[in-house]
Amino acid sequence: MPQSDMTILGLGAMGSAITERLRETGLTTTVWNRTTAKTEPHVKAGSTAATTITEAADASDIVIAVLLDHASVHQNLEPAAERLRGKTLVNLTTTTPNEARTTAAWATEHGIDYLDGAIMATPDMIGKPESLFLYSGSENAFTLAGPALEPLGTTRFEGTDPGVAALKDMALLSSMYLMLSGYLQAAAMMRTVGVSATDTAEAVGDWLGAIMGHLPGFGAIIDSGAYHPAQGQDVNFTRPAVASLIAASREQGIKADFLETGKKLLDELAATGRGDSDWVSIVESLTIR
Ligand code: FVH
Repeated sequence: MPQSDMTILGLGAMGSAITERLRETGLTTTVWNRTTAKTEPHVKAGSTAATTITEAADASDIVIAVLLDHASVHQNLEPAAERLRGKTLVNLTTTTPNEARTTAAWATEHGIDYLDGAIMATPDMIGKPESLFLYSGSENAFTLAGPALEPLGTTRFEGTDPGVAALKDMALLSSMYLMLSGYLQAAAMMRTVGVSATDTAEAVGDWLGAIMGHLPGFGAIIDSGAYHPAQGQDVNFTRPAVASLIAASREQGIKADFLETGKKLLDELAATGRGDSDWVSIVESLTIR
């Protein structure tokens, strides 16, 4: 098996986009995929195909995994652990923070230098500056693999806790899903009077764009822990406001489950004497005690 600069395990939509970009930068690449047919276009474009994971691991000192999930990583890499010894493994597969830490501990046990990565991008964004790659884990692995991975997008090392890149990924995705759920709530409400979801998308985009500027202020209040007296709107103001949103949804025959969760947290704050605290103090109620 000829030696390559990098081995890529997994040629799904993301693994393929990454391999293509790495080739464009002049790197030699060895590829492996469970369904071997997916290696063909890459071989035509200049990559070398490995038929087994061990062959793929032998081919390069830096091995990138872009598989489906934590289970598929372990199912495929554990049998090749001894062949990965002494190599750098960069795992770009989406996992939870603890899954990343588990993989890091497994790698350490087998003498593998482990860097966990999280991709904040879709495959079509790979190679563009708006595509963000977060890494955490071995600093040495980042020093070795980081420069070659820089052309994939903006690159950030988040520290030596291997779970932090995954945590940041999950936190940002949580904010995205909750915000987009807000759009779905608005779309459901507005279509009861004939407004298209497309028009509501534009209106929601404009509105959210206008209020995004408040985020740093909210962050400063949370970081200071100074919720009382309220610097912005307090719980007593926000509670009836959210209750009105729930009532308005229901009047139109629309469920208000997303909003009810927020209202429940505001009710708890009011019931425990914190009605005149800033409403963003809700963040303190999110910790599981
Ligand atoms: N695509 C995206 O927009 C997102 C953006 C953010 C990050 N994600 C994560 O990236 C990982 C790979 O995602 P993907 O888009 O490449 O996913 P698929 O196109 O579905 O390809 C999955 C690859 O994983 C292989 N695979 C699945 N199960 C197994 C298994 N048990 N053993 C070996 N390989 C497995 C699959 O192989 P095949 O089906 O072609 O044989 C693909 O190579 C992922 O963590 C995203 O969350 C992407």
